[in-house]
Amino acid sequence: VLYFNYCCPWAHRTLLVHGLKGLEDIVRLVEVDSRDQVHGWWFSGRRGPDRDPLYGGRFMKDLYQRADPNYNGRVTVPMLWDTKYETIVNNESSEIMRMFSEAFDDFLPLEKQERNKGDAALVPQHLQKQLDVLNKWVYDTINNGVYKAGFASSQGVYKEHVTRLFQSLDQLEYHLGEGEHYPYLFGEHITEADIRLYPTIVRFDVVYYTLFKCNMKMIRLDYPRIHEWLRRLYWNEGLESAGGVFRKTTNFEEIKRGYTSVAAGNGIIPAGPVPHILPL
Ligand SMILES: N[C@@H](CCC(=O)N[C@@H](CS)C(=O)NCC(=O)O)C(=O)O
Repeated sequence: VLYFNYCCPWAHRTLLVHGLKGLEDIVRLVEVDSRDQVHGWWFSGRRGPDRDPLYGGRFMKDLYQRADPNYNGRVTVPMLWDTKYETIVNNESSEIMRMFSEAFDDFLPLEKQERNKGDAALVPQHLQKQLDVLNKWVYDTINNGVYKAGFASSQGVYKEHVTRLFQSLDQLEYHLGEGEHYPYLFGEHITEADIRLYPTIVRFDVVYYTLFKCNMKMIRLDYPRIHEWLRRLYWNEGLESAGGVFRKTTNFEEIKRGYTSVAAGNGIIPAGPVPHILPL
């Protein structure tokens, strides 16, 4: 079972691989509601079930404590639960992504198995190094960069991270302009790099620009190539996106609600931007 929330960008990347690989009948998805101030993620019934479908608890914390009764750390989504051994398999999204890419292949039709996909694999062998390099700076300065800017404790720290963030977006804009990096980050097929970048970019104009003060430029106005890349993924209904996985896993209302509750204090959900994403 994968426990997730639509607001969370780290959960989002695991949902994308889950959908792209067609794991619906193998790994069940369970949505948890936004964090309760005291108990954290919970089963509210507003979104997802009103009890944990496995054990009947109200809070995700209960599952972490079932796995380890002395557990005192953060209770985070995404979290992958093993129903047979009744414990947590993993709660680190980058590792869950790799598990979803390959570990269930024996249960999938031949054409969905990574080893048979050649250049169309999510992590094609010939790109492994380049993916690792790009993933690293994208993670440090973009995926996590928006958080570093948004939660900066001083003007100086904010300035440093927001500057680095926009330098990296500039660099990505340049990257997408190189012929072999079109239409996706590494050419004609969607790779892990696209999946890791998408959750941050689709949230950018909608929440990070305002709530995390990442407002030196907007994707839709200032980054034509990134903007086109984003819309191509979002609006793709074809085989490559398993019939629209990017759009189906993007829930703008939940994204705005979730970030408003953590970032902006008074709980008022912003009305815009209108539209949340432009047509292609
Ligand atoms: N290392 C984790 C980070 C996940 C994470 O930070 N999730 C956030 C939501 S976006 C969370 O659950 N936070 C709850 C908390 O820290 O109490 C991953 O990438 O999977």
